[in-house]
Amino acid sequence: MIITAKGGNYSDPHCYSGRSVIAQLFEWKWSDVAAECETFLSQHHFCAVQISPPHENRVVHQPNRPWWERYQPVSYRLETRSGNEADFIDMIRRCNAVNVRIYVDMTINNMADTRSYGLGTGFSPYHGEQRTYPKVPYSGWDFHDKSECFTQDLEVHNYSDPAEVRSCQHDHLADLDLSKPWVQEKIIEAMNHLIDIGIAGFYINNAKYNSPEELSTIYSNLNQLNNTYFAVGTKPFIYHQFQEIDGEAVTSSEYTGLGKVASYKYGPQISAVFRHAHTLNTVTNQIPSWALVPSSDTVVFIDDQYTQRDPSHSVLSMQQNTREYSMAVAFTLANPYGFPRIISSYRWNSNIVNGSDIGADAGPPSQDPRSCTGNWESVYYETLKLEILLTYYYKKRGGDLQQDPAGASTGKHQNTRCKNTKDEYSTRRKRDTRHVNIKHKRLHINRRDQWVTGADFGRPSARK
Ligand SMILES: [Ca+2]
Repeated sequence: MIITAKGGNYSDPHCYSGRSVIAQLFEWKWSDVAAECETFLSQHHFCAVQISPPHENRVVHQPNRPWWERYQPVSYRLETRSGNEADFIDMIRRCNAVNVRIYVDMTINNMADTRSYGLGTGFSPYHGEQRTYPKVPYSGWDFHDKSECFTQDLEVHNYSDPAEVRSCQHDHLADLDLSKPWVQEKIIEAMNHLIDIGIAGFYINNAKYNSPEELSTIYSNLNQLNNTYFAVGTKPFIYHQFQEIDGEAVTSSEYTGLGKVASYKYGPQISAVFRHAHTLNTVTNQIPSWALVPSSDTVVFIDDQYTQRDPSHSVLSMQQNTREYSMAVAFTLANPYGFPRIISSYRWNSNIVNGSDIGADAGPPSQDPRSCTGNWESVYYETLKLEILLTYYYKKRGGDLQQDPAGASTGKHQNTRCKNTKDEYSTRRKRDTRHVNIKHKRLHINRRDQWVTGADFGRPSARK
């Protein structure tokens, strides 16, 4: 393979007409994602699903099978607790059949922990300390070492030095050297295999740990999307996980020329609004001083699996601030800034040891996430609200309400899946739905009539 850098932009999310939201179905099985595409997402104007990483990962036993083991690849085989390659192919076919796209959460910066060894979720052997991942295969030559990373322990310590951020390890994860043609080739092969199956895009995990030039080289060698589902010549959609921290040398603007950036600056600011730290009308005025990414370059979200577990509680959470969280999500859907993503995830049982919540490591509950049971929450739990909320973002983003399925445009919910479920949330759900309904009448009115004048409609004074 001859690898050359040609540049290019990968910002088109390839949404089917009238659709405009990403559902992050965190830790869902592929068979459940497929059923979800068919029975819910396609009928509620979702553009796409962001799935958990599909590639074979390290099996962690201590703690027992945490969610984060999936960000430690062992090989590029499609074999995880979400399903195998046949399950993956079936999911892609079924979701594309109802025009819901699949975006893959993709780890290309690193492989599994350098302090670990054993078998992956597909029984491929690896040895982190030796940097050998034979199923790819990668060996020690393919990783950054002391010739590129100059810290004693090969870990990143100085975030004001871009070279150190990109060439040293984070949390002991073996750091691939993306300047090497062999590494580029293996990553391109893995991504092209997913493209050929029929995915529409990639979410690049920890993008700032790689240089834009190296990423550009990889992207420019990706195949066009599968023309069973997409027009000939269509490039994949690419968006980048980017945890911006003020004062760091690497900034998101280095990556917006490649695709969109999912910025972690948005969630805390909007969460602050709904915590009443400042008023909602300030959002439009404050966006410049918050240094947010331009609308067309960004994916916006209140929370993800990382910030849900942030001990500083920088963002609102479903688990702790259900009411305000719902309003922040509603605002994100309705406000025409960025490409919105909402997460379906699960609660965990807190277990504070030495000041940190080790319960937050927990992997997914064993129940079907579509069953409305166990610790699963968000999209289903939020069904009642979404039926109402979607009306607003749908109008705002130019959808045709004449084609809106029953329920959404009227605000009358059709909570088909959970209507008979007497779960522990039933009381809270009713309360919150009523509240959000009230809130949304105000949001609708105020957005049209008072938004531009700067009236304060951020404070939930209509709460009953
Ligand atoms: Ca790196």
